[in-house]
Amino acid sequence: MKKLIATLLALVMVLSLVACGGGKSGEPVYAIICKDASNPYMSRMVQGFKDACADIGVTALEKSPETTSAEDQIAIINDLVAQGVKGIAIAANDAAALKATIKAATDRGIAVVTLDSDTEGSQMFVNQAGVKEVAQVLVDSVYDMTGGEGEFAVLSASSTATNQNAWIAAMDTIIKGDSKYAKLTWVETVYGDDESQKSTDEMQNLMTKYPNLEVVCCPTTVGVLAAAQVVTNNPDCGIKIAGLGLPSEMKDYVGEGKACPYMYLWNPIDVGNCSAYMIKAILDGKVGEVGTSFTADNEKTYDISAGDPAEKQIIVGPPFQFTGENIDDWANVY
Ligand code: RAM
Repeated sequence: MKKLIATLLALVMVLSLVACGGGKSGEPVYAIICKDASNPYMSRMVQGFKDACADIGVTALEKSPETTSAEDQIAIINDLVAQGVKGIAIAANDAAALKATIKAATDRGIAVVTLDSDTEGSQMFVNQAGVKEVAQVLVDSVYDMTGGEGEFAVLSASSTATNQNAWIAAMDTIIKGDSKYAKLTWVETVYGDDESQKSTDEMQNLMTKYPNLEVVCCPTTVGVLAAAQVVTNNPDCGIKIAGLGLPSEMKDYVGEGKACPYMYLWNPIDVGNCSAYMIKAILDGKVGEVGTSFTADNEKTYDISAGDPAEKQIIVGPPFQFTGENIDDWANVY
């Protein structure tokens, strides 16, 4: 009985420390806010964030909204500020709506970085891969899979997602800027909100609405999986799926003769991991102006470039291609 009471007391102490901003044993707390709580891609980022926090010696806290809502993220940031966390990494659900809330946090000395999806007011965007580089591999996938001409559509995440919107805008610029792509017809962009059922419904609608559709390009891991499943269940539809996918989810759908001949991504564990080190670097005053570099506590050196909309960004790495040849090697990693 005494042992039980002692355990309960210890638990209450830990919980109250977390509540007033101290982590376990009074450690500082770094929090991560995902776009939503159920996306497996986001879970990989959280995993990397937690590993880095353990290495840095801070307590990691995850707080994510149920759906991809900017309003819910604002409420979460306000709670975290009230709790006195030292740093926040957020994958933003809107390019502008969180600005004032983030400013209130940074005014209190809390380091706020964006990862995956940027927003105004962020002190640094931890960009998974350059926007133009991602857009170029997507356009080239569409070009290749259509054979250089024909109809394609984009099935995206939410209509306010900064990362998808930036990639889509850059795809448009690339296509309009090179006559090589003149015979591609971009019929529509639809939004599955990173929800499996909505993405499936949107994919089915596209299939019905455009009988000559050749490729659907999905710059979202949730969308690409849903679209590949729809095509696999309709083997005569003649549509190919291009996009960004998690190898663990896509291993049955990627390869020659399958719904998705090949796809791209980067390591989401690294993106989450890097964002915790960026919080630490900001708090330590290591982050200088655009055009300068610094070495973070993970012993990697980062170049600071101009972000959009965040003033500064660092880029984690280039997009990587997954094919039928290498997908199984990666399916156990992320
Ligand atoms: C989804 C999310 C995320 C994006 C990946 C590619 O999981 O929308 O923001 O980076 O896809």
